[in-house]
Amino acid sequence: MRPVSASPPRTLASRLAAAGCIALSVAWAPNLPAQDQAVPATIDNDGVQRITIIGGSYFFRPDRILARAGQPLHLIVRMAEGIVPHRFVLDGPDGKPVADIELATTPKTVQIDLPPGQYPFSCPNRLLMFKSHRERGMSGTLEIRNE
Ligand SMILES: [Cu+2]
Repeated sequence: MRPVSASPPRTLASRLAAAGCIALSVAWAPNLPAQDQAVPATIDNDGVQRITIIGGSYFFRPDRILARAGQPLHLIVRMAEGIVPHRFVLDGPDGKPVADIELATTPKTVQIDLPPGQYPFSCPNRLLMFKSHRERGMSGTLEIRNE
């Protein structure tokens, strides 16, 4: 006859392990000033990661973003006050744009689904022979990490 086991069933153990993973990834948020620190996307109750990116002359804020692989990611992009037109262009793994958005003061949402990696974003706009906005500092990086 088999004795009654006091240990919890395997499913509970794996559920606890998963909860540990979630706690770890929440703790992973950097707590230093945002200056040259990457800013993690917020994970909302609906399981969607969201982050707002503001573009202006000539910056993106934040310009370094962290997100987790395998979880929906929404980038909410909008323009700071100003009359200079800007775009948000995000390059995919092969260097081709996976997003190319005209910025407006009304926020626009871009859904991103990319494997782990570092993805540059920038504004390629330029006026006549002047430097492009990218060359003037309007660029950043999205890093997608495994948990
Ligand atoms: Cu621009």
